[in-house]
Amino acid sequence: MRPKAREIGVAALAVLFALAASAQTPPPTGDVRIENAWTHANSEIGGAAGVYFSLTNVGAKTIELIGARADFASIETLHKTNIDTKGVPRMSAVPELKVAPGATVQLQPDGLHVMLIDLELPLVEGETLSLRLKFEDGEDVLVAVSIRATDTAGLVTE
Ligand SMILES: [Cu+2]
Repeated sequence: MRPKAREIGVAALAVLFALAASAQTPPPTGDVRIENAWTHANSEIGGAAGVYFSLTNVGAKTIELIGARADFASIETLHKTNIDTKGVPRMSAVPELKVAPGATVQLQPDGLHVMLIDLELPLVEGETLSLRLKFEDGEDVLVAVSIRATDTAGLVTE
């Protein structure tokens, strides 16, 4: 059976990480599972968008998400939305997001999210954009973010 390109890539990565492990602390290969990444469609250049996904630590050590990079926005930051005493949602910066082994953290509207500020492209429903998540140990994870229809100003109530 012919191995698929992806499997070859994974094998090559395994070799690289094995080499890295012999010299330094091994990066948590495959310790991060990102699922269901999405954002709202947004046609406003210069606007902002929240990106949501579930982040699972399938490894044995705590992982720490420290930021994100998107080449279609000027600023990327981790945010959390809290409802203040007057019932108004307010966002504040989150310096890092720790996930214990085996735990899953949901990034979602009205909660934790990656905030993209100063969008340089329209976010078109049905398209997919690429977001790079940065972890404390230097590991980057590339995430495909699907763009969903916007039905509200951005906050979803359930
Ligand atoms: Cu935000």
